Amino acid sequence: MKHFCWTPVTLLALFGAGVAKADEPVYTPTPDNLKAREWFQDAKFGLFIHWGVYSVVGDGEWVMNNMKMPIGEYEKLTSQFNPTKFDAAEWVRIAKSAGMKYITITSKHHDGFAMWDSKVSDYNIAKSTPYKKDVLKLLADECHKQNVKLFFYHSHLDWHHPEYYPRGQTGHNTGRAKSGDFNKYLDFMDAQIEELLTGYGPIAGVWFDGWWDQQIKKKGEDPKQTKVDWRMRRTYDLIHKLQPAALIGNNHHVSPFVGEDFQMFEKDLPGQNTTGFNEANKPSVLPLESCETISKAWGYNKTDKNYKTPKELIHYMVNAAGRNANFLLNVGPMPTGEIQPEFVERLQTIGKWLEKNGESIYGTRGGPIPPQKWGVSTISKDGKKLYLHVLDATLEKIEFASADKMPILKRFPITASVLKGPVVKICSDELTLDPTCIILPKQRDLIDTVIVLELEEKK
Ligand code: H79
Repeated sequence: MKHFCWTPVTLLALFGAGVAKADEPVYTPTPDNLKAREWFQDAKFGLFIHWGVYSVVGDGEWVMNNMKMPIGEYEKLTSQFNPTKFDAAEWVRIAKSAGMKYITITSKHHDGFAMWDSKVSDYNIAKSTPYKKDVLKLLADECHKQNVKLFFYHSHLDWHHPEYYPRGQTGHNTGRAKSGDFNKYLDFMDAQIEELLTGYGPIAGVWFDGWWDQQIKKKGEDPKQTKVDWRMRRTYDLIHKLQPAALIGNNHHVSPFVGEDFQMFEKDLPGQNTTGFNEANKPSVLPLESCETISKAWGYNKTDKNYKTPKELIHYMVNAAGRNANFLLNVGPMPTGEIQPEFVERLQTIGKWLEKNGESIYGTRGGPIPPQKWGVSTISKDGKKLYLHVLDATLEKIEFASADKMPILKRFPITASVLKGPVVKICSDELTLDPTCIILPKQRDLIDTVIVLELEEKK
């Protein structure tokens, strides 16, 4: 067998997410959509940008809810939002120098403020701020110019819109009337989505969030139940009608709904649940993505100085790749329009690491060796190169628990070397000749020692 066998996975992916309910139309992704999924999985690394009028306060993107700000008070922030130092070309250059292949930016967060020149509401950056420019247009044009793909993060939840009623779990103190027609809100949301999918060139996808605001969570009951009908399939079909290759993902923290093209995990690797809200979110056959922040907050926070180290961030990316997932790393730009230096520095360090080690990340899939104490594995799409990412710098060797558990090592005679470095010794079982361990060189990358195994067809 020359190639690693991906066919069952690919076939399953063809038919989208879970099983459609009897009354739900089947979703068949177009060939362009499937190609986009493949691109997405190859791309591996993206820049998440949380930016909105909340950056003026500098206390994260939930400030309206957390500080119980009524709509009138929050709206006053718009007059102070004048990001004259915003430079779309510079942002895209920063993402590229980090080795990122796509950008996912908040078109609208839970505060309801639109970061583009919306025609269906003046509550947007072009009509309600002194800045007056359509930030998303500037960024989209620059992304297309610099060959970086663009996703829009779009919040289902809206603390500002008068028709967002019934109220969900959040946004109870914004002073809205205790009445409203949820369908009118959804009509508004779909109209805004239509603007985003028609006025900004090819869009790589839409990243929804906030579904969980309306979730009915009762022990022993289906976690997919909601208080309202979100009309998600209607919205998804609209997006796919306008741009069939646009990938839809939804950060609802439950298993994917039919019509979605990728699955994401917030502040957790696929399969983990350190946050407490990923319990019902098990990895599916769809392309996967994990997102994480550099400090604590998503939106700009003045006092949040607890920055993760470059090593921690690289480990996150590698751990995601080893679990067959992309890594979407967040920055929350300042109200001036600049990305703070602490973020830029870290991104550049990751970029340098990727320049050397990118072969073991880009275009790979999660390897056949499941995550181990020493690290993870990735494999090239043709199945010829297996990368062992040794993340524990204290080890002198890594041992394979049992070749039976790792049939790929049993099946293939192998040679091993450090990526772009010297050959390393493989120990093998005297009787079976199965590889049992790899001796790690003394001089090596202490963030991640990447060992490349060249896999050959068994004679
Ligand atoms: O956009 C960023 C955050 O603002 C947003 N998602 C990322 C990408 C986010 N919102 N909330 N959270 C993240 C944390 C989730 C909290 C939840 Fe709950 C726990 C959702 C459901 C249970 C808090 C309690 C919100 C509703 C009830």
